Amino acid sequence: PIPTNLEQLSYLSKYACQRASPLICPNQELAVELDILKRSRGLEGEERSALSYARAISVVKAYPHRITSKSQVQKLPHFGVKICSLVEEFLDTGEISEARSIASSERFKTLSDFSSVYGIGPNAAQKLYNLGLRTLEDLEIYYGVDPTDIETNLIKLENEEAPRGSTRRSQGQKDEPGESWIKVALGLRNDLMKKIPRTEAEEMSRIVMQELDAIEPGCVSTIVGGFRRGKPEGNDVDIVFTHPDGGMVKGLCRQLVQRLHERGMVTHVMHLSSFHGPNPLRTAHWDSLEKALTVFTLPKSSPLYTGTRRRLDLIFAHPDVYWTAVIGWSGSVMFQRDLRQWAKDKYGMKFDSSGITRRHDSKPFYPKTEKEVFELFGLEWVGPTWRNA
Ligand code: TTP
Ligand code: MN
Ligand code: MN
Ligand code: MN
Repeated sequence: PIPTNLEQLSYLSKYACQRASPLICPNQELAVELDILKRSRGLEGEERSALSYARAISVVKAYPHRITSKSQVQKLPHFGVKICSLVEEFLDTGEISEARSIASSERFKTLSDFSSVYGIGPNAAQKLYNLGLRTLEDLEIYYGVDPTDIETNLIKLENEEAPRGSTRRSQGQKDEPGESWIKVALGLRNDLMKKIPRTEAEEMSRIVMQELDAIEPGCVSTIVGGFRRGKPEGNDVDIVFTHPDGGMVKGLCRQLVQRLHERGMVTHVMHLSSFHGPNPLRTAHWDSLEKALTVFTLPKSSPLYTGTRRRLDLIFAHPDVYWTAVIGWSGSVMFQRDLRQWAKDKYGMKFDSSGITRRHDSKPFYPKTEKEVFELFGLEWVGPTWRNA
């Protein structure tokens, strides 16, 4: 059931941060069907179209009743002519024919598989497809990966990012890791494709905290990402850390990664960024926290040890911006996007994972709890399990 403070919430709001979005919604089949179109547009590089679908899907996710009539559909926000007609087709036939034909197409399956490899984005996936490659085994041969020899792909530390490969996307888009990471990721794919159960995520967090405690006692952390939104399993584990004494945070991320590496738990580091502190001049939202994107294996001493390698993201925040970071990294992506938009439109504020500032004078705000973040923006509290927008 929807929490009482959210019952009155307008599920017709155009902002996802005002809507209650459960993990599984009353119109889940429709959301799944539209998601195929969204993913296909993304894989074809049609970002604007993909975003339109993403918005419509997130509206469907918050709709608290079973949609049965066309009149219900027409008043939904972010529902343009095209989406309305697709939903009407779904109401009439129980499916969307375009989604069915995409889902069964070789191109969609191949592009999905290729872009599931860390380091391969839509552009690279299309290029590989155009070369005639169709399966991940084809990619292994193309990149010359020996699947039995992943240990030769050594850990990267000291801000050494992988060399930029030919697969880099055009300017203005997010950087992609280079070819050497694609080889690493291909070598690890059998492990990284496996879903991580919640119990294992919790065990990973416990062990990481134990190691962190040996470096700097008194740190606190929250498991964020999909697990915080209630997903029973995830593709990776995301953890945000801080220390009540802000002076202790700087450099901790690197020290922790180093220690986990020495103890055989972290085998690969895809990205290790340094602390910049909230800086209104920086436009890159995700880069002003200390973070490490890694590959992690539980130690043999753990009762949950299987040897399976897992993606683990570690994010370190100054205590002033801890709750902002927790909200930012809890997602969903659409919930964050609209929270940022809301803060800008209604309050003239800039919100991102690394801090909240007022736009006209760059005054920073430091909410002391997660609830205070919502209060600051005049929003009803939306618990993390209702942020699956
Ligand atoms: P992800 O781990 O990419 O996604 P997820 O945890 O929602 O789902 P999955 O089970 O597939 O891992 O990202 C976690 C959240 O963090 C995401 O909802 C948005 C946010 N995020 C950032 O703030 N910065 C980043 O650089 C990335 C990649 C994500
Ligand atoms: Mn995650
Ligand atoms: Mn992650
Ligand atoms: Mn970066």
